[in-house]
Formats: sequence, structure tokens, C-alpha cells
Amino acid sequence: MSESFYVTTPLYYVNAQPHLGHAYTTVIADALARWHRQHGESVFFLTGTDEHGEKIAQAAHAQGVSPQTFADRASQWFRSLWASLGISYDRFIRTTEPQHVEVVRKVLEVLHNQGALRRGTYIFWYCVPCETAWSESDFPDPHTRLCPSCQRPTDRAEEDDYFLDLEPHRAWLIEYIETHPSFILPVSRRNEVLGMLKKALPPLCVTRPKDRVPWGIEVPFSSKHVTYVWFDALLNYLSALDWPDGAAFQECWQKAGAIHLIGKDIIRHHAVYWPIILHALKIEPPKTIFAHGWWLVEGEKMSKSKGNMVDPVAVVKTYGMDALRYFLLRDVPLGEDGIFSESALIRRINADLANDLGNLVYRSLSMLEKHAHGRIPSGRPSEEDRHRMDAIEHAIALAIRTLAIDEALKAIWDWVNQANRSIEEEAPWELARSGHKEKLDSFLYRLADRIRVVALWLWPFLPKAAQSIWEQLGFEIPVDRSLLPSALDHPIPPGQKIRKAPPLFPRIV
Ligand code: ME8
Ligand code: MG
Repeated sequence: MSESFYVTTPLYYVNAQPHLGHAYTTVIADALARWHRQHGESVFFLTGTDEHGEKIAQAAHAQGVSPQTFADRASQWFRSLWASLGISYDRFIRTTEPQHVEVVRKVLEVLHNQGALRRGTYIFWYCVPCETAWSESDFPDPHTRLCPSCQRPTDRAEEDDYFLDLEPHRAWLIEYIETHPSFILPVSRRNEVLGMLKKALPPLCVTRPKDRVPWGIEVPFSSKHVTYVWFDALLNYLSALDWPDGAAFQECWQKAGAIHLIGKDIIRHHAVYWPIILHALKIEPPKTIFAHGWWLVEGEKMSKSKGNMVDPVAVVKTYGMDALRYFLLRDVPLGEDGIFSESALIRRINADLANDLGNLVYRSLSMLEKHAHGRIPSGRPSEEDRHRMDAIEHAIALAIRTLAIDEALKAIWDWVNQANRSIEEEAPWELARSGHKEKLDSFLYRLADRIRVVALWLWPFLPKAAQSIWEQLGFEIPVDRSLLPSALDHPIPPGQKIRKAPPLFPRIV
């Protein structure tokens, strides 16, 4: 039986257009999903949209449409961005769909029946843009009570609600984090969460009065309440698997274990609330919560609420989907913050994609046309190449399994650069001039086979470029039909007719 892999992104709020930050998490998840599929695993890649709550009701109101109509439209913005970025999700879930709504209601019912929910008065300070209720102790400055996340003023409120007590689970959670080193990553985030768990946890208010927040999932045991949007949204990771009876739940949650990719902005919700909700339901925690860093613009987090977003649709239009994917995956180590600028993007495109990769492919195919009549000459890969190939495949696998995606790309570029160096060193044009036909053929064969390996390795990260290289080398069956690592060991067939194309990544001037 094959291994399983379950990866999720956050469900993005539909109150505004998607921006580069949303593209980031989703591209990471896509690269991981593709790599695991390419290695024969059965993959479930989940993404979707978070559609309830005040923020969305407000956005809909501003446009004069119902929240549902607004959400239908806005959810589509995300889907079409994912199509233009080559995102290969298996399931796109919306929190307004019946399957999800049913699971949320069932979870509330279960918790209510076991006495885990308690009624009380909720006093809080609410930040509408962040959809976050803060308690007194969250404010660094208790006088101003500015939202700790976005620094905007919050509103005091008091209401009758239902609560889940978190404090009884705190000791368990600390112990769990300490005994499961890959549960919360990177280490800096794990320490941050352990810090949050140093003091008593206030109860989590899981409902909202319907008269204040009508746009939400109705609570099964109170006609006056709807579900708090975060409680609703987190449960998507289960509802998409058809919890509790679905085969997908068995396969993805119980067997594989979830990898939740998130930004560090929502670490508390995922690493404190979510494991405790699951613990109350007697469900195992996810395998890994990885909180990556932020893309910053002029030193500030790029965000909808700040209005300083980079539009990924425009970037893809100008530079292409693979260029953006490459930049996002390569430019910063996963976990650290990155600074987005068009000049940094262009630098990466010109140096790595146009110069190193594009040039390698273009000049190699030109030489195959010129010196081998556009066919793969006879030859075989060198032993040295085979050893290096195995080592690099190992390095990529290790990098992917530890979520060090930039390291995986660096390993591929070692191979690309070595292939470029081999052209300089073995100077095929000299071999052609001096009539060393056999030497020339065997060099061109090895070069073509190195490029074949590049296409296979690149596919999870730059799917379009990988497929193009593959076709240029004359393969008919799409590159994604090859399973690694075994496909690496099937050298390119001599005699295969190549189909050279224009440079993959033209230099940007
Ligand atoms: O928080 N840099 O949705 P959201 C990097 N609906 N990543 C960024 C980013 C940035 N500047 N800005 C956003 C929500 N992201 C909830 C989630 S999950 C059950 C519910 C990415 O639309 C990053 O993944 O505000 C971040 O965690 C997410 O978008 C927040 O998206
Ligand atoms: Mg946000």
C-alpha cells in the first residue's frame, strides 16, 4: 500500500481579492503535493475559502449584495488565481457548503452533549478587520487596547455566549508539544507557542449572538446563536475528509497525519485552539503545523487590511506562473520573512531562470540540432553522473521532508550549474571542429540526459517549464506520468527526435 500525504492551506477570507501572501502558502502546498505524488504517494491537497463572519458580511453589505452572493463571487477569485498558478488541489472547500456546515453542527452537538460547552457572559475587545476577539491580557498596552495584530483600535463588547474551556487541556498540550518535536515548526514558532502556554488560557468563546452576527452557521442547541467564524473554519480540515465516518478521514487524518501550512499570523488559532478542540473531541492532533513567515512591503506585513498588497494575477501575467512560483519558493527559507520587490523578482528570473536554466536548455538543444541532426545521439550516462544524481535525489527528498524547499531548489541548481560547466569544460564546438564525432556524440548524449533529469526534478516546482523541457527532448508521454526515483534510472532513448523551442525564460531588461 502506498504512503499517504495530507497537506492543507488556511481557508482564505473572501472579503477581498487574493494577494501574494495567499499565493505563497498555496504554492508551497502545491509543490509539496506534486513532489509526493511524483514519488508515488496518495496525496490529498486541501484548500478553500472561509466565508462566514462579520468581515464578510460587511464587505457584502458595502457592495449591496447578500453575503452568500458575495462569497460565491469572491471564492471564484481564488479558484481562478489557483488555475493561473497551476495549483493542483484535490479539494476546494467552502465553509458555506452543506457538507462542512453539517460537520460543524455535529461537532458542536458532540461537545454540548458531553458537557464541554458552558454558557456565560463574554466580555471582549473585538478587532473587526482581524475577526479576532482579544481579552484584557492580550494587550501589550491595556490603556489603548489596540489590536495586538494590526494595531488598530478595538471595540469593547459584552454578550451571552457558549464557551469551551481551554485551561483543562493546557498541561496536556505543553506535554504534547514537548514530546513531538515536529508538531509545531519552525522551532522559533514552537517556542512562541510554549510561551503562550505559560499562563492560564482564557476560555474560547465558540458562538456569537445571531442578532449581532447573523452570517454564520446556526448552533444546533440554540436558535439565538451562530458559530464563531474561527471555530467554524478550523473544522474544515475534518469536514473535507468526511469526518467521522469517511474513508478519507481514516486515510488522511489517522494514517498520514495532516500537515497544516499557515502563516505565522494564525499560529495561536492553529497551535493552541485547534489541538485543544481536537483533544476535547478525542481526535489526534495534526502531524505538523508549519507557520511560515510574512512577505513584507516597505517593512510591513502585506495584508488586505493594510491595502498594500501585491497582486499575483498581475505578476503572473507579466512574468509567468513558473517565475512567480520559483521566486516564492527559492527566495526565502521557509519560516523567514521575505521582502517582495519587482527588482528582486527580476534579478531571480534573470540569474537563475534565464541564465542558468534557460540557457542550459537552449544551447544544449541548439547543439543537438546542429551536431546531431536534431536527434539524441547514441551514448549512455556516466557513472559519475549516476552517483551525483542519486545524491541529489536524496538531498531533494530530505529537503522536502523537512520543508526546506529552497534547499531542494538549490540542489537542483547544483546539477544545472554542473551541466553548464561541463559544456564550457568539454567544449563540444572544439570536438565538432576537430572531427571527434564519437566523443562529441557521447558528450551530447550525456548532456541531453542531464537535462531530462532536470525536467523530472523541476516538475513539482516549475510544472510548465518542466513539461516544456520534456517535450523539447522529444518525450510524448507527459512528464507527470513518471514516478521518481525509478524514472531517473531510465536514460533518454538514443535516436529520439528533439523539438527545440524558443528560450524558456527570456531575459528581462
Ligand atoms: O486568516 N505573507 O484568512 P486570511 C505571507 N480565514 N503569507 C500571508 C501573508 C503575507 N503577508 N498574508 C496572508 C485567515 N498570508 C483565516 C484562516 S484557516 C482555518 C482560517 C497567508 O485570508 C498566510 O497563509 O487572512 C496566512 O496565514 C493566511 O494567508 C491568512 O489568510
Ligand atoms: Mg488575515
